[in-house]
Amino acid sequence: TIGKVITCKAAVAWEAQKPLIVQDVQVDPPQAGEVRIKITHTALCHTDSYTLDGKDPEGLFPCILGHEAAGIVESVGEGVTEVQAGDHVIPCYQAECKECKFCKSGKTNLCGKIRSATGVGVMFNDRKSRFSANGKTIYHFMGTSTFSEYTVVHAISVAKVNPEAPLDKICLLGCGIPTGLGAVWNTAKVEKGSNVAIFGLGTVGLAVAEGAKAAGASRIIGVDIDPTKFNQAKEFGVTEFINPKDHKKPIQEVIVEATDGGVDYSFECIGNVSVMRSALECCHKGWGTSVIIGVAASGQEISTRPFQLVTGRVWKGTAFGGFKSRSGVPELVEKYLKKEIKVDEYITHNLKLSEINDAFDLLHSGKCLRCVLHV
Ligand code: NAD
Ligand code: AHE
Ligand code: ZN
Repeated sequence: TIGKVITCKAAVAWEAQKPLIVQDVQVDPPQAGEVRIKITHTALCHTDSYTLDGKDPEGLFPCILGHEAAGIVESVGEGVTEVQAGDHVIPCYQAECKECKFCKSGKTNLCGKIRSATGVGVMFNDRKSRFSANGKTIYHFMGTSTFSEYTVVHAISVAKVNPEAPLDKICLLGCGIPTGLGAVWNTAKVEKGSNVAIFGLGTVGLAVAEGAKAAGASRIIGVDIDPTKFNQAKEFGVTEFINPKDHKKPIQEVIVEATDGGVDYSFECIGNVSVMRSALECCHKGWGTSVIIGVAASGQEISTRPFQLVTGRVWKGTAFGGFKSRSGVPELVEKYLKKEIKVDEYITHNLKLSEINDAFDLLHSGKCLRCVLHV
C-alpha cells in the first residue's frame, strides 16, 4: 500500500450534533514530513464530544474526530527519519518540532510549527486534507483524526513508544491521563503537604488526584455533582468529597471554611466557566494557584474580581499537562510499564469502532471513564 490511496473504515462526523457514520473513506499517502498510521485502538475524550456538539470554534465538518489513540506506522513520507513502518506510536495533538520559538523557549510545551494547519483541519504542506469519501473532502481534527483505521499525521506529532507496551492500554496516554498528571507535576508543581481541590472527577480529574497523591499532597478534595463518583475517586487518591448540591453556600466558601482559608492548588476539570471562578476563589490568599484544564464552549468567558489576583491568587491554564509530546509520551509509557502510573484503571469499557455512537452515549451517561475502541 506504500504510496497508494487506502480505502478503509472511519467514523465520519458529517454534521454537528448528529451520530457519526462508520463508512469507507479514502486516505491519501503521506507527503513529505508526514506519517500514515494504522490506528489499532482509540479512546474517546470529552473534547471529542464537545467538538461534535458544535461547541468548538475550530470544529469543522465533515471531519474525522479522535485524538487519544495508539497504532503502528504503515508508511512514511519523504524526509521522515524519526519513525519507520512497523514502529509503535501514539499520535499527539500537540506537536513538538524542537525548532520553533515555542519549542526552544524552555517555557512551554506548545509548538508553533503546524498549529495554523491543525486548527483548520488540513495538513501543513499543501493546506489540504488527506481524507475523502467518494471525492468529498473530509477535514482532519486536532492533527490526529484517530476514529479511522488509517490516519495521516505530521511526523513532528508522532511519539515513538516501547513496542512491548500494550496498545489497547497506552492509547490513553494520548490525552486525558498525561493532562491530569502533568497539570499537577508540570503546571502547578504541587509540593508535599499541599491541600488540593479538584473540580470534576472524570478521567482528567482522577489523573489530577493520582498526580497529587504521588506529589505527596495532604488533603485531596474531590468536587463533583455526581455522588457516585466518590468511591472510584478514593482509589485514585481523593481523600474527601464535596457535592455542591449538598450546600446552600457557594462552593468556594465551603472549601475556604473547611481548609482554614483555602487550598494551595485547585484544578478545574469540567469546562464550566462558573466552576472555574469557584476554583480560583477557593484558593488560599497570598499564594493559592488555580489551573484551568477544562475546555469551555465558544463564546464563554471567565470572570472574577481582580482583587482575587491582587491578593496573591494565581490563575493558570494547561494544555496536555505541559508535557512536551514526542519526548514526554514515551517516558510516560515507560512509567506505565514500571507500574509507576495507572492506566488500566481508567478503562471502564471496550467496544469496536463500529459501536462508536454507543461509546459517545456512555461518555454522556457519567458511568464511563474511558471507553477504548478496538479499531
Ligand atoms: P468527563 O466528562 O469524563 O468528566 C467531567 C466530570 O465533571 C464528570 O464527573 C461530571 O460529573 C463533573 N461535573 C460536571 N459538571 C459539574 C459541576 N458543575 N460541578 C462539579 N462537577 C461537575 O470529562 P474528561 O474527559 O475528564 O475531561 C474534562 C475536561 O477537560 C473537558 O472539558 C475536556 O474537554 C478537558 N480536557 C482538557 C485538556 C487540556 O489539555 N487542557 C485535555 C483533556 C481534556
Ligand atoms: N479548539 C478549542 C480549544 C480546544 C483546546 O483547548 N484543546 C486543548 C486540548 S483538549 C484535549 O482534550 C489544547 O491542547 N489546546 C491547545 C491548542 O493548541 O489547541 C477552541 O476553543 O478553539
Ligand atoms: Zn482529550
